[in-house]
Amino acid sequence: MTKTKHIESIVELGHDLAHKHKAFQPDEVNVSQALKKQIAEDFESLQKNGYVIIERLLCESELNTIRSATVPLLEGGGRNNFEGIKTQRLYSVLEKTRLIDSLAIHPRITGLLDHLFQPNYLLSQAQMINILPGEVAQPLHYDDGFYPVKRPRKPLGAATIWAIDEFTDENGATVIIPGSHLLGQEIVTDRSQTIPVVMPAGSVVFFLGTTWHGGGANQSESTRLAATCQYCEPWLRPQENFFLELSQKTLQAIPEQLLSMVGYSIHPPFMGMVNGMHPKRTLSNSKKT
Ligand SMILES: O=C(O)CCC(=O)C(=O)O
Repeated sequence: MTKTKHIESIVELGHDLAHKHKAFQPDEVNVSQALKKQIAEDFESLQKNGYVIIERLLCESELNTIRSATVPLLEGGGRNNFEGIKTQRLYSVLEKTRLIDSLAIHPRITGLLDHLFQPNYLLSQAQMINILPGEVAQPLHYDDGFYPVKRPRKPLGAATIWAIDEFTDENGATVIIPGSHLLGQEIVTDRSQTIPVVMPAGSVVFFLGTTWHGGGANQSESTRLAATCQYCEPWLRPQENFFLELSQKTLQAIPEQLLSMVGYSIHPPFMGMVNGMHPKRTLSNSKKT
């Protein structure tokens, strides 16, 4: 006969199940003291300014590989001025290429996410954004604004924008309002406080879901390619429905940490369950446990 347990509260149940199904843990041995120090410094800037720029994480050959895999998949323009009429977006990136996986789980990024969110935080969406010459500035916004929770508040999400091309003031670098993560409910339309996130190709800007920002106007002759990943607390609904989007082939191919981030994880006690069990039990073979 199976031994049954007596549980008094939902918190106790959570602890019991979380003990059985551990959250993804980075390999502590590989997290060097130097990396911990960099993450701590980045986190301090992030808390103060609402964003942090981390320069030159990707080398030229990685950037070229990303460009050649994604640019041929980009087409048309956006459906409205928020997507950007002269902006190309590649959605469902994880189903189309494996080249963004390592960006989504880059240790400098997950180090910050570990500080911000509860274990088993989720990827909310991933896409490529290519701003074409002649594009106008995107309306200012903050990314976790679709969660109907009043500000000022703790961020419920966070975003990265990776410069696959160099970001300049002319070619549509993301613009950001430093300190705007602390604002209340006001709607910001005044662009006078924005600064362009100028950074070399291979760099990334990480910002809080509460930080006001937008895509910049592209007044140059060249395109501005970026990869972006957004993340959210494990108890919130992500923007992208990875369960309907990702094939078994993709689920088998992606790294374990990303698998957890696209929903094959549990927020204790049972958010994310399938048929009363851990969602990984639905996977075929190798990734089942
Ligand atoms: O491409 C950018 O620089 C920013 C895009 C953005 O914020 C968005 O589409 O929500």
